[in-house]
Amino acid sequence: PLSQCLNLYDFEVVGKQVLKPTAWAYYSSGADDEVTMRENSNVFGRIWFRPRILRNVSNINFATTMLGMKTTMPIYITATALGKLGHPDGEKNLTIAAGKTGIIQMIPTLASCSFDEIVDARINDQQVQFFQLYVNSNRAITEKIIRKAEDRGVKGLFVTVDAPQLGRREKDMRMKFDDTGSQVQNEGKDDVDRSQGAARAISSFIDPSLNWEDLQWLRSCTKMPICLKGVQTWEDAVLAAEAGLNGIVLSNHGGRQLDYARAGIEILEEVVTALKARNLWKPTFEVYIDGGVRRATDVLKAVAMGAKGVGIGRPFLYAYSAYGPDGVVHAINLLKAEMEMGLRLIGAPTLADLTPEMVDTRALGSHINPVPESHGSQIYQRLDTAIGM
Ligand code: HOC
Repeated sequence: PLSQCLNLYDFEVVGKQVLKPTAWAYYSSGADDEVTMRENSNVFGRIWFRPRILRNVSNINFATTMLGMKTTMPIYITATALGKLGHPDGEKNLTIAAGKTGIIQMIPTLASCSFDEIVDARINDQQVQFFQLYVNSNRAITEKIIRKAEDRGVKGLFVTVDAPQLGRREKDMRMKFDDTGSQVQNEGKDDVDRSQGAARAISSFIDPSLNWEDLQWLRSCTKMPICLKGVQTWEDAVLAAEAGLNGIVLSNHGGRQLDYARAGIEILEEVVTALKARNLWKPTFEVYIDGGVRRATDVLKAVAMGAKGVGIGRPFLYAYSAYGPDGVVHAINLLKAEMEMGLRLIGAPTLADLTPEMVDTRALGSHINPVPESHGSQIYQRLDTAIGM
Protein backbone atom coordinates (compact mmCIF):
# COMPACT_ATOMS: atom_id res chain seq x y z
CA PRO A 1 0.00 0.00 0.00
CA LEU A 2 0.90 3.60 -0.52
CA SER A 3 1.49 4.23 3.17
CA GLN A 4 4.40 1.81 3.06
CA CYS A 5 6.25 4.02 0.59
CA LEU A 6 8.57 5.84 2.97
CA ASN A 7 10.80 7.63 0.51
CA LEU A 8 11.20 8.29 -3.21
CA TYR A 9 13.30 5.19 -3.81
CA ASP A 10 10.33 3.06 -2.75
CA PHE A 11 8.32 4.40 -5.68
CA GLU A 12 10.95 3.13 -8.07
CA VAL A 13 10.56 -0.38 -6.67
CA VAL A 14 6.78 -0.16 -6.97
CA GLY A 15 7.04 1.40 -10.42
CA LYS A 16 9.06 -1.47 -11.72
CA GLN A 17 6.45 -3.89 -10.44
CA VAL A 18 3.43 -2.18 -11.97
CA LEU A 19 4.74 -0.83 -15.26
CA LYS A 20 4.64 -2.80 -18.49
CA PRO A 21 8.16 -3.78 -19.57
CA THR A 22 8.03 -1.32 -22.48
CA ALA A 23 7.06 1.55 -20.18
CA TRP A 24 9.64 0.61 -17.55
CA ALA A 25 12.31 0.41 -20.25
CA TYR A 26 11.45 3.87 -21.57
CA TYR A 27 11.14 5.65 -18.22
CA SER A 28 14.07 4.02 -16.46
CA SER A 29 16.64 3.96 -19.22
CA GLY A 30 19.73 6.13 -19.44
CA ALA A 31 22.20 6.67 -22.25
CA ASP A 32 24.87 4.11 -23.19
CA ASP A 33 26.28 2.55 -20.02
CA GLU A 34 24.10 4.70 -17.77
CA VAL A 35 27.13 6.05 -15.94
CA THR A 36 25.77 9.59 -15.86
CA MET A 37 22.36 8.39 -14.77
CA ARG A 38 23.83 6.62 -11.75
CA GLU A 39 26.27 9.43 -11.04
CA ASN A 40 23.38 11.91 -10.85
CA SER A 41 22.33 10.21 -7.60
CA ASN A 42 25.75 9.12 -6.38
CA VAL A 43 27.20 12.61 -6.51
CA PHE A 44 24.97 13.81 -3.66
CA GLY A 45 26.81 11.30 -1.47
CA ARG A 46 29.96 13.38 -1.84
CA ILE A 47 28.41 16.49 -0.29
CA TRP A 48 28.19 16.75 3.48
CA PHE A 49 26.48 19.18 5.82
CA ARG A 50 28.02 21.60 8.30
CA PRO A 51 24.98 22.08 10.52
CA ARG A 52 24.75 25.04 12.87
CA ILE A 53 23.31 24.83 16.36
CA LEU A 54 21.20 26.95 18.71
CA ARG A 55 19.43 28.81 15.96
CA ASN A 56 15.80 28.69 17.08
CA VAL A 57 14.35 26.22 14.65
CA SER A 58 10.86 26.07 16.21
CA ASN A 59 9.27 27.31 13.01
CA ILE A 60 10.47 26.07 9.66
CA ASN A 61 9.41 27.69 6.40
CA PHE A 62 10.57 26.50 3.02
CA ALA A 63 8.14 28.33 0.75
CA THR A 64 9.88 30.17 -2.06
CA THR A 65 9.38 31.55 -5.57
CA MET A 66 10.42 30.36 -9.01
CA LEU A 67 10.48 32.93 -11.81
CA GLY A 68 8.51 35.13 -9.44
CA MET A 69 5.78 32.55 -8.88
CA LYS A 70 5.00 31.21 -5.41
CA THR A 71 5.64 27.58 -4.56
CA THR A 72 5.38 25.72 -1.27
CA MET A 73 8.85 24.22 -1.64
CA PRO A 74 11.97 24.54 -3.82
CA ILE A 75 11.02 21.49 -5.88
CA TYR A 76 9.15 21.41 -9.19
CA ILE A 77 7.87 18.49 -11.22
CA THR A 78 10.13 18.44 -14.23
CA ALA A 79 9.04 17.53 -17.74
CA THR A 80 9.02 13.85 -18.67
CA ALA A 81 7.64 12.48 -21.93
CA LEU A 82 4.92 9.95 -22.70
CA GLY A 83 3.02 10.03 -19.43
CA LYS A 84 0.33 7.61 -20.54
CA LEU A 85 2.78 4.74 -20.71
CA GLY A 86 2.40 4.61 -16.94
CA HIS A 87 -1.25 5.48 -16.35
CA PRO A 88 -4.26 6.26 -18.56
CA ASP A 89 -4.51 9.81 -17.20
CA GLY A 90 -0.86 10.48 -17.95
CA GLU A 91 0.42 13.96 -17.06
CA LYS A 92 -2.94 15.01 -15.57
CA ASN A 93 -1.97 12.99 -12.50
CA LEU A 94 0.96 15.33 -12.03
CA THR A 95 -1.14 18.44 -12.57
CA ILE A 96 -3.61 17.41 -9.90
CA ALA A 97 -0.91 16.47 -7.40
CA ALA A 98 1.07 19.65 -8.06
CA GLY A 99 -2.08 21.70 -7.53
CA LYS A 100 -2.98 19.94 -4.30
CA THR A 101 0.49 20.37 -2.83
CA GLY A 102 1.19 23.86 -4.17
CA ILE A 103 4.22 23.07 -6.30
CA ILE A 104 4.90 23.90 -9.94
CA GLN A 105 4.60 21.41 -12.80
CA MET A 106 6.64 21.78 -15.98
CA ILE A 107 4.45 20.59 -18.87
CA PRO A 108 6.41 18.56 -21.44
CA THR A 109 6.27 19.17 -25.19
CA LEU A 110 6.16 15.40 -25.63
CA ALA A 111 3.29 14.77 -23.24
CA SER A 112 0.83 11.98 -23.92
CA CYS A 113 -2.12 14.16 -22.90
CA SER A 114 -2.77 17.18 -25.06
CA PHE A 115 -1.53 20.53 -23.78
CA ASP A 116 -5.12 21.67 -23.22
CA GLU A 117 -5.96 18.57 -21.20
CA ILE A 118 -3.03 19.24 -18.90
CA VAL A 119 -3.93 22.89 -18.46
CA ASP A 120 -7.60 22.06 -17.92
CA ALA A 121 -6.60 19.65 -15.14
CA ARG A 122 -5.39 22.57 -12.96
CA ILE A 123 -7.23 22.43 -9.68
CA ASN A 124 -7.77 26.19 -9.59
CA ASP A 125 -6.91 29.39 -11.45
CA GLN A 126 -3.94 30.13 -9.20
CA GLN A 127 -2.10 26.94 -10.06
CA VAL A 128 1.23 27.67 -11.75
CA GLN A 129 2.61 25.69 -14.67
CA PHE A 130 5.78 26.09 -16.74
CA PHE A 131 6.28 24.67 -20.22
CA GLN A 132 9.25 22.65 -21.49
CA LEU A 133 9.90 23.32 -25.14
CA TYR A 134 11.53 21.28 -27.86
CA VAL A 135 12.10 23.54 -30.83
CA ASN A 136 10.59 21.99 -33.93
CA SER A 137 12.37 22.06 -37.30
CA ASN A 138 9.22 23.80 -38.44
CA ARG A 139 9.56 27.05 -36.51
CA ALA A 140 5.97 28.07 -37.23
CA ILE A 141 4.81 25.08 -35.18
CA THR A 142 7.03 26.14 -32.31
CA GLU A 143 5.74 29.71 -32.44
CA LYS A 144 2.18 28.40 -32.31
CA ILE A 145 2.96 26.20 -29.31
CA ILE A 146 4.65 29.07 -27.44
CA ARG A 147 1.79 31.47 -28.12
CA LYS A 148 -0.71 28.91 -26.95
CA ALA A 149 1.23 28.29 -23.75
CA GLU A 150 1.28 32.00 -23.00
CA ASP A 151 -2.41 32.42 -23.83
CA ARG A 152 -3.28 29.63 -21.46
CA GLY A 153 -1.43 31.20 -18.56
CA VAL A 154 1.84 29.29 -18.51
CA LYS A 155 4.36 31.28 -16.48
CA GLY A 156 7.72 30.22 -17.85
CA LEU A 157 9.34 28.60 -20.86
CA PHE A 158 12.16 26.06 -20.43
CA VAL A 159 13.87 25.37 -23.72
CA THR A 160 15.59 21.99 -23.78
CA VAL A 161 19.10 22.40 -25.19
CA ASP A 162 20.76 19.08 -24.37
CA ALA A 163 19.04 17.00 -27.00
CA PRO A 164 19.94 17.96 -30.59
CA GLN A 165 19.92 14.22 -31.18
CA LEU A 166 18.38 11.44 -29.17
CA GLY A 167 20.73 9.67 -26.77
CA ARG A 168 21.17 5.95 -27.17
CA ARG A 169 19.00 4.23 -24.57
CA GLU A 170 19.59 0.59 -25.26
CA LYS A 171 17.10 -0.72 -22.72
CA ASP A 172 14.41 1.19 -24.56
CA MET A 173 15.73 0.28 -28.01
CA ARG A 174 15.41 -3.40 -27.23
CA MET A 175 11.67 -2.99 -26.73
CA LYS A 176 9.24 -2.85 -29.58
CA PHE A 177 7.12 0.21 -29.03
CA ASP A 178 3.66 -1.30 -28.89
CA ASP A 179 1.79 1.12 -26.62
CA THR A 180 -0.98 3.14 -28.12
CA GLY A 181 -1.45 5.67 -25.34
CA SER A 182 0.58 8.50 -26.79
CA GLN A 183 -0.72 11.56 -28.55
CA VAL A 184 2.58 13.37 -28.75
CA GLN A 185 2.56 16.92 -30.03
CA ASN A 186 4.35 15.75 -33.09
CA GLU A 187 2.02 17.72 -35.35
CA GLY A 188 1.21 15.31 -38.12
CA LYS A 189 4.48 13.45 -38.13
CA ASP A 190 3.19 9.94 -37.98
CA ASP A 191 5.66 8.23 -40.25
CA VAL A 192 8.03 7.61 -37.36
CA ASP A 193 9.83 4.32 -37.01
CA ARG A 194 8.35 2.70 -33.92
CA SER A 195 10.51 -0.36 -34.09
CA GLN A 196 13.38 0.95 -31.93
CA GLY A 197 11.83 2.01 -28.69
CA ALA A 198 9.53 4.77 -27.58
CA ALA A 199 12.11 7.52 -27.54
CA ARG A 200 13.17 7.11 -31.14
CA ALA A 201 9.56 7.11 -32.23
CA ILE A 202 8.88 10.59 -30.87
CA SER A 203 12.04 12.55 -31.36
CA SER A 204 12.52 12.99 -35.08
CA PHE A 205 11.00 16.48 -35.35
CA ILE A 206 13.48 18.23 -33.05
CA ASP A 207 15.69 20.86 -34.69
CA PRO A 208 19.43 20.19 -34.29
CA SER A 209 20.30 23.53 -35.90
CA LEU A 210 19.12 25.47 -32.84
CA ASN A 211 21.88 27.86 -31.71
CA TRP A 212 22.56 30.97 -29.62
CA GLU A 213 21.40 33.27 -32.40
CA ASP A 214 17.93 31.77 -32.22
CA LEU A 215 17.43 33.15 -28.73
CA GLN A 216 16.41 36.51 -30.10
CA TRP A 217 13.72 34.83 -32.16
CA LEU A 218 12.53 32.92 -29.09
CA ARG A 219 12.48 36.16 -27.10
CA SER A 220 10.37 37.80 -29.80
CA CYS A 221 7.79 35.00 -29.58
CA THR A 222 6.75 35.54 -25.97
CA LYS A 223 6.71 37.69 -22.87
CA MET A 224 7.11 34.63 -20.65
CA PRO A 225 10.42 34.29 -18.82
CA ILE A 226 12.74 32.02 -20.81
CA CYS A 227 15.22 29.55 -19.30
CA LEU A 228 17.56 27.03 -20.91
CA LYS A 229 17.22 23.47 -19.68
CA GLY A 230 20.30 21.30 -20.12
CA VAL A 231 23.20 23.69 -19.50
CA GLN A 232 26.30 21.67 -18.59
CA THR A 233 29.22 24.08 -18.23
CA TRP A 234 29.93 27.46 -16.62
CA GLU A 235 30.82 28.82 -20.05
CA ASP A 236 27.29 28.24 -21.34
CA ALA A 237 25.79 29.48 -18.08
CA VAL A 238 27.64 32.75 -18.60
CA LEU A 239 26.46 32.98 -22.21
CA ALA A 240 22.88 32.40 -21.09
CA ALA A 241 23.10 35.14 -18.46
CA GLU A 242 24.75 37.52 -20.92
CA ALA A 243 21.99 36.78 -23.42
CA GLY A 244 19.49 38.20 -20.94
CA LEU A 245 17.70 34.94 -20.26
CA ASN A 246 15.82 34.47 -17.01
CA GLY A 247 17.50 31.30 -15.86
CA ILE A 248 19.04 27.93 -16.56
CA VAL A 249 18.60 24.35 -15.48
CA LEU A 250 21.88 22.51 -14.95
CA SER A 251 20.78 19.17 -16.28
CA ASN A 252 21.95 16.20 -18.30
CA HIS A 253 18.41 15.07 -19.14
CA GLY A 254 18.27 12.45 -16.41
CA GLY A 255 21.39 10.77 -17.82
CA ARG A 256 19.49 10.00 -21.01
CA GLN A 257 21.57 11.98 -23.50
CA LEU A 258 25.37 12.22 -23.27
CA ASP A 259 26.85 9.53 -21.06
CA TYR A 260 29.71 10.84 -18.90
CA ALA A 261 28.13 14.27 -18.79
CA ARG A 262 28.55 15.59 -15.24
CA ALA A 263 25.69 15.88 -12.78
CA GLY A 264 23.90 19.22 -12.45
CA ILE A 265 24.80 19.50 -8.76
CA GLU A 266 28.45 19.02 -9.65
CA ILE A 267 28.37 21.87 -12.18
CA LEU A 268 26.55 24.20 -9.80
CA GLU A 269 29.66 25.34 -7.93
CA GLU A 270 31.60 26.33 -11.04
CA VAL A 271 28.54 28.08 -12.44
CA VAL A 272 27.93 30.12 -9.31
CA THR A 273 31.62 31.05 -9.11
CA ALA A 274 31.75 32.08 -12.79
CA LEU A 275 28.54 34.13 -12.58
CA LYS A 276 29.70 35.89 -9.42
CA ALA A 277 33.10 36.67 -10.93
CA ARG A 278 31.36 38.39 -13.86
CA ASN A 279 28.75 40.22 -11.84
CA LEU A 280 26.06 38.06 -13.45
CA TRP A 281 24.89 36.44 -10.20
CA LYS A 282 21.60 38.27 -9.76
CA PRO A 283 18.11 37.41 -8.50
CA THR A 284 16.85 37.99 -12.06
CA PHE A 285 18.86 35.02 -13.35
CA GLU A 286 17.79 31.83 -11.56
CA VAL A 287 19.81 28.64 -11.51
CA TYR A 288 18.07 25.29 -11.14
CA ILE A 289 19.35 21.75 -11.19
CA ASP A 290 17.75 18.40 -11.88
CA GLY A 291 18.89 14.78 -11.99
CA GLY A 292 19.10 12.12 -9.33
CA VAL A 293 17.32 14.12 -6.63
CA ARG A 294 15.64 11.66 -4.29
CA ARG A 295 15.90 13.17 -0.80
CA ALA A 296 15.12 16.58 0.64
CA THR A 297 18.72 16.64 1.82
CA ASP A 298 19.71 16.56 -1.89
CA VAL A 299 17.49 19.59 -2.41
CA LEU A 300 18.93 21.39 0.61
CA LYS A 301 22.47 20.77 -0.62
CA ALA A 302 21.57 22.32 -3.98
CA VAL A 303 19.83 25.32 -2.42
CA ALA A 304 22.73 25.92 -0.02
CA MET A 305 25.06 25.94 -3.02
CA GLY A 306 22.96 28.53 -4.83
CA ALA A 307 20.17 26.72 -6.69
CA LYS A 308 16.80 28.41 -6.67
CA GLY A 309 15.14 25.02 -6.83
CA VAL A 310 15.40 21.50 -8.20
CA GLY A 311 13.40 19.40 -10.62
CA ILE A 312 12.32 15.82 -9.94
CA GLY A 313 11.03 13.56 -12.71
CA ARG A 314 11.11 9.78 -12.63
CA PRO A 315 9.96 9.21 -9.00
CA PHE A 316 6.72 11.08 -9.70
CA LEU A 317 6.13 9.01 -12.84
CA TYR A 318 6.49 5.84 -10.81
CA ALA A 319 4.27 7.24 -8.07
CA TYR A 320 1.32 7.91 -10.35
CA SER A 321 1.87 4.77 -12.40
CA ALA A 322 1.16 2.82 -9.22
CA TYR A 323 -1.25 5.06 -7.32
CA GLY A 324 -2.52 7.87 -9.56
CA PRO A 325 -2.38 11.44 -8.22
CA ASP A 326 -2.51 10.22 -4.60
CA GLY A 327 0.86 8.58 -5.11
CA VAL A 328 2.40 11.84 -6.26
CA VAL A 329 0.80 13.80 -3.42
CA HIS A 330 2.23 11.23 -0.99
CA ALA A 331 5.69 11.50 -2.57
CA ILE A 332 5.61 15.30 -2.33
CA ASN A 333 4.41 15.18 1.27
CA LEU A 334 7.25 12.80 2.13
CA LEU A 335 9.65 15.34 0.67
CA LYS A 336 7.99 18.13 2.66
CA ALA A 337 8.42 16.19 5.90
CA GLU A 338 12.05 15.45 5.04
CA MET A 339 12.55 19.10 4.17
CA GLU A 340 11.23 20.31 7.51
CA MET A 341 13.39 17.89 9.45
CA GLY A 342 16.45 18.62 7.32
CA LEU A 343 16.23 22.37 7.77
CA ARG A 344 15.67 22.00 11.50
CA LEU A 345 18.65 19.71 11.95
CA ILE A 346 20.88 21.86 9.77
CA GLY A 347 19.91 24.93 11.76
CA ALA A 348 18.31 26.91 8.97
CA PRO A 349 14.71 27.91 9.72
CA THR A 350 14.19 29.32 6.22
CA LEU A 351 15.82 28.76 2.85
CA ALA A 352 17.45 32.18 3.16
CA ASP A 353 19.31 30.87 6.21
CA LEU A 354 20.78 28.04 4.17
CA THR A 355 24.18 29.31 3.08
CA PRO A 356 27.11 27.82 1.13
CA GLU A 357 29.10 27.42 4.37
CA MET A 358 26.56 24.86 5.53
CA VAL A 359 27.76 22.28 3.01
CA ASP A 360 31.16 20.67 2.72
CA THR A 361 31.81 20.11 -0.98
CA ARG A 362 35.51 19.24 -0.77
CA ALA A 363 34.92 15.72 -2.13
CA LEU A 364 32.71 16.90 -4.95
CA GLY A 365 35.33 17.11 -7.67
CA SER A 366 36.75 13.69 -6.86
CA HIS A 367 35.16 11.56 -9.49
CA ILE A 368 34.39 8.07 -8.44
CA ASN A 369 35.78 5.72 -11.05
CA PRO A 370 32.59 4.56 -12.73
CA VAL A 371 32.78 0.98 -13.92
CA PRO A 372 30.25 0.73 -16.75
CA GLU A 373 27.57 -1.78 -15.96
CA SER A 374 26.11 -4.05 -18.56
CA HIS A 375 23.03 -2.71 -20.26
CA GLY A 376 20.49 -1.31 -17.89
CA SER A 377 21.37 -3.17 -14.75
CA GLN A 378 19.12 -1.96 -11.98
CA ILE A 379 21.72 -2.31 -9.29
CA TYR A 380 22.86 1.15 -8.34
CA GLN A 381 26.29 0.09 -7.26
CA ARG A 382 28.31 2.29 -5.00
CA LEU A 383 31.79 2.28 -6.35
CA ASP A 384 34.69 2.63 -4.02
CA THR A 385 37.65 3.50 -6.19
CA ALA A 386 38.18 7.19 -5.75
CA ILE A 387 40.52 9.06 -8.03
CA GLY A 388 42.59 11.90 -6.69
CA MET A 389 41.47 11.72 -3.07
C1 HOC B 1 16.26 14.45 -29.73
C2 HOC B 1 15.02 14.48 -28.92
O1 HOC B 1 12.77 13.79 -22.93
C3 HOC B 1 13.32 11.52 -23.29
C4 HOC B 1 12.40 12.64 -23.64
C5 HOC B 1 12.35 12.88 -25.10
C6 HOC B 1 13.69 13.06 -25.70
C7 HOC B 1 13.66 13.63 -27.08
C8 HOC B 1 15.03 13.94 -27.55
O2 HOC B 1 13.04 10.39 -23.69
O3 HOC B 1 14.32 11.74 -22.62
